[in-house]
Amino acid sequence: MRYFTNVHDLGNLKDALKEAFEIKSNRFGYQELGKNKTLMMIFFNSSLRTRLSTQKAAINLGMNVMVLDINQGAWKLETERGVVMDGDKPEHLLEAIPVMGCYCDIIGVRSFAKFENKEDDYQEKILNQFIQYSGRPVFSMEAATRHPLQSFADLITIEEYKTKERPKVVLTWAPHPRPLPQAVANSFSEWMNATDYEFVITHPKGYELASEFVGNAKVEYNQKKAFEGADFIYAKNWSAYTDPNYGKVINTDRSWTVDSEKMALTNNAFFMHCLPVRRNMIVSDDVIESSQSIVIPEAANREISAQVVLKRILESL
Ligand code: AN0
Ligand code: CP
Repeated sequence: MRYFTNVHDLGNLKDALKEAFEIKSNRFGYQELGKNKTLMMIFFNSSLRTRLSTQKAAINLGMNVMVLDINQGAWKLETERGVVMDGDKPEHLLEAIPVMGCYCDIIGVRSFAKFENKEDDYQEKILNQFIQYSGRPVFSMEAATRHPLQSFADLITIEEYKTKERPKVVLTWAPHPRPLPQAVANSFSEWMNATDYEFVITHPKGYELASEFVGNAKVEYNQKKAFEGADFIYAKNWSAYTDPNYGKVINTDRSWTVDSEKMALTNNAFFMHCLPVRRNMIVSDDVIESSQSIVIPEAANREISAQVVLKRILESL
């Protein structure tokens, strides 16, 4: 595997899960694989989990790691071609990318949707420039439209906690004060659609996701109805995708917050969220602190998803 940007790059999911559980029980079994190999992690946006879990996964594999925060200490980068660079950006991405490629063997990139231009975001302009110009294998650490390392960890977590072959998994929108990308919701949907789980998406009108991500999922606008009989509740905020409101907050209705009353409608569901989460906007204190909340084991599995991805890329070098 040379690139990891979406669910399809992983191939057969059952094989990937098997590899994940094997790695989880033997994290240090591949220390030779990464010897003298360098991972470069490039962040255009903030991160706690991705930064730490991916670095840990690389260390488990015997790799060296370099981390660059583009907006803290590096030159500000121009990303558009044809711009007369007389403003505040001293360097162009088209030089910076191949230079970064010179110093490492594998590149991870975090670059959120900018919400300036929907086409640029949905064509993954930044991520694809890294793929095109770095000369190195590239993986996404959350790009404009997807967060595949998160979704893979989510899948591993559901497989660990499910008590029936075909659980009912519900992705629910929840309120948030600032506009957030659709990436986590898109990606989670893409991965759930690649399983045989029963998958339902619930959100207020106006928050419809791109149809390519919704796929065959059932969309239910009544949140309480969606929660009935659910085995997993996956909460996430996202901003509007559909025009003319792309990238905007069009609703902060707190009646969509996940609380104990709503969780009582489920089949004693587990509560999931990718984190970071705003308490009492997305989810009540009670629910996130309950015994059914699996947000911490979910975050712990980020190390495992990253390690499978890095191992496969290392094997392809
Ligand atoms: C980001 C998002 O919603 O995409 C990252 C989540 C992993 N969240 C925030 O910016 C709060
Ligand atoms: N879930 C996740 O990707 O968290 P960070 O933004 O902290 O990396």
